[in-house]
Amino acid sequence: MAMRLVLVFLLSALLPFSLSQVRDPLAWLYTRQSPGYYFGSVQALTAAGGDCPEECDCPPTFPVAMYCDGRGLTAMPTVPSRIKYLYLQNNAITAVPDSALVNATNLVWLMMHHNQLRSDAIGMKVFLKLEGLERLYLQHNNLTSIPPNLPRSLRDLRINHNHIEKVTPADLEGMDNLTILYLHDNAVSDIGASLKALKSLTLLDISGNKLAKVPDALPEHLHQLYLESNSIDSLPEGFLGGFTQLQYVRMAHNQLTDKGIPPNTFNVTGLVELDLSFNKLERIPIVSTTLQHLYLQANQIKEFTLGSFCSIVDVTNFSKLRTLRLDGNEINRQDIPSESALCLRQASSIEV
Ligand SMILES: *[C@@H]1O[C@H](CO)[C@@H](O)[C@H](O)[C@H]1NC(C)=O
Ligand SMILES: *[C@@H]1O[C@H](CO)[C@@H](O)[C@H](O)[C@H]1NC(C)=O
Ligand SMILES: *[C@@H]1O[C@H](CO)[C@@H](O)[C@H](O)[C@H]1NC(C)=O
Ligand SMILES: *[C@@H]1O[C@H](CO)[C@@H](O)[C@H](O)[C@H]1NC(C)=O
Ligand SMILES: CC(=O)N[C@H]1CO[C@H](CO)[C@@H](O)[C@@H]1O
Repeated sequence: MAMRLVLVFLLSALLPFSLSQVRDPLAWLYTRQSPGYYFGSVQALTAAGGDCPEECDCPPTFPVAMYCDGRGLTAMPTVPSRIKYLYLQNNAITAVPDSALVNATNLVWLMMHHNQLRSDAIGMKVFLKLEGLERLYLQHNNLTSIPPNLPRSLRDLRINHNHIEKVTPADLEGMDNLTILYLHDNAVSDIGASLKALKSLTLLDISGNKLAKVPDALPEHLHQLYLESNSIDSLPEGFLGGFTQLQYVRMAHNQLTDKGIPPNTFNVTGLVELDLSFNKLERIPIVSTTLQHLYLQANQIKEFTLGSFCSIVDVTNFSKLRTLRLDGNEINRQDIPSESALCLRQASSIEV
């Protein structure tokens, strides 16, 4: 959406002066008959590609893009080889046969979210020749597995809101440039060590799946790790130890208990936000003094342990915590000791 907006601005800047005189200079982008109307010549149309399929728009000033989104399509259109940015979202496409993108080897973005793609209707070779593909949006479809032979050039893969049950190491093999992976709202129960080798991955969202434990191995450059709404009840020793850039960890709506969390799991520097709300914790876990936002609402916490935030308190040793949520637990405001003011001197919001 944001990219589309940027594009529109870019295009409006590139439009010839006479065009920007018309009442809505961007109208031609949205209605199929308008390019001819505004340009008043077939020349512009053919220059932009007489090869543009009837059901799509190929803006003359941006000949590498093809817009076929939201048109009730049930099958793939023919894609000319010059196209780099292909918009097919919000249709009812069920299949991508091997032949569909055979000439579209220049694709950089392929947007196919909100369709009805089924895994058994995606050809084995569809993606084989798309060696420059960087963004692939497949969210909100009917996929039960990650499509085979995805290009290693991918940077952003979104396949959330499907029915995927399993992710294997082969699915994501060699994707050294992948930085964003959205797998949330699927039915993944085990992901093994499939993610370990993704050396550029910074954002991983596997929330809303069926994980009973955290993935065996996680990529070391993660900034954001979202695991909320799974069935995780325990964490392995040193779970967050190996990361150098991890800042946001969200594990709300799981089954975490005190017993399942090794003592210094969250006492790691660098962490900015930790969300452990809606679990089964009875104590406040020990967190690093550098943590800024801690969400613990809706657990079963019975005691306010100041030592969880500060092991010693003096002028230079205090917690950087700004937000602390403890509402929906078994403690009251009176349970917070007065010494807390010193340790939690930066907290602007404490909810009990
Ligand atoms: C691919 O290009 C070849 C040669 O130009 C053409 O014959 C064929 O119909 C094209 N296929 C598709 C699916 O666009
Ligand atoms: C896709 O899934 C939805 C809901 O799960 C279902 O209603 C629809 O029939 C499915 N479509 C296809 C083509 O399988
Ligand atoms: C990853 O990105 C680099 C730099 O942009 C590029 O040179 C390289 O070919 C990409 N890797 C793959 C597998 O496409
Ligand atoms: C957290 O870790 C730091 C440094 O690793 C250590 O000095 C501190 O005592 C630990 N906090 C608690 C409450 O154990
Ligand atoms: C336990 C702890 O964090 N101690 C620190 C208190 O502050 C001094 C001065 O910054 C540090 O040297 C200690 O390591």
